[in-house]
Amino acid sequence: MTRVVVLTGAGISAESGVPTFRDSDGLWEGHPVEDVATPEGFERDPMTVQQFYDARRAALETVEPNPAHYALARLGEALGDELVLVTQNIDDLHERAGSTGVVHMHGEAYRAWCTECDRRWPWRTTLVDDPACPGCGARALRPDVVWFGEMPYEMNRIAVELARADLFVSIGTSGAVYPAAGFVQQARKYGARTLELNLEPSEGSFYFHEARQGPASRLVPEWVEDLLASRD
Ligand code: BV8
Repeated sequence: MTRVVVLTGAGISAESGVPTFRDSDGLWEGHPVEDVATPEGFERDPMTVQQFYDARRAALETVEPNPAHYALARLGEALGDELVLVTQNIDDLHERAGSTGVVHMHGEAYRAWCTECDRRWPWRTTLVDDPACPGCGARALRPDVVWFGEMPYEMNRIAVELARADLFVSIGTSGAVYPAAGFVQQARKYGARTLELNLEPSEGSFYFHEARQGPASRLVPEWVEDLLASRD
């Protein structure tokens, strides 16, 4: 029984044309992170934040999954619930490649959260026009993404999965943001093997038993094929 936990970050979607955070050297579409990815920034200037996420939501219509996303979907088909796929990404490329049960710990671009009734709704259009909540009618919808200073989603479930993982694989993340950046240490503490697949060594590379550098579109299919071959 090989229980695998995979954590993905912006690097897995880079070759699909989704910009990463590091590439934009800390500025997202020209905005300092603290202006567009914090509750304070939203409080200060909701229109700018809504426009920022409307633009990222619209951009997702123009991109496609790449071989790395498809390889993880294949792995999910083979392993079933022995694979837990956790992503920091708010795009839906894992789902479009066929992965199911993806844990979006930082939320999703295609969902809106009503801060009045606390319900969440699939959302593929804009929020800058301050639309009414489909449930309660209040004009109180925000992007359903986790900003800095907010608690990521499904942390208890992730802790359980890291504690019982045989293998933890981190793909396409700089290891700069916590708590995601600490998952490798948690998994290792419970005896998991740990592997990093990234274009360059991340900030946490030294925590991994093994780190391979290269583009995800090559490294991930290679790793998945090896893993599946070793199970036969
Ligand atoms: C929380 C969603 C507490 C929104 C995101 C001081 C020290 C330590 C921690 C902190 C601190 N001060 C504050 C903190 C906590 C803070 C944090 O970690 N800050 C950092 C900056 C120091 N964390 C938080 O605030 C988190 N919440 O701690 O809550 C709490 C406790 C109790 C009660 C309430 C609250 C919440 C953080 C979530 C923020 N939201 N995203 C949105 O998307 O708009 S973060 C966002 O950036 C991502 O989701 C991801 O998590 C993070 C980093 O991005 P990456 O995915 O790693 O992408 P990046 O560009 O950085 O790297 C890409 C990598 O891919 C690179 O390494 C590159 O080499 C590689 N790559 C590129 N191309 C390829 C490739 N690899 C392979 N193939 C390629 N082709």
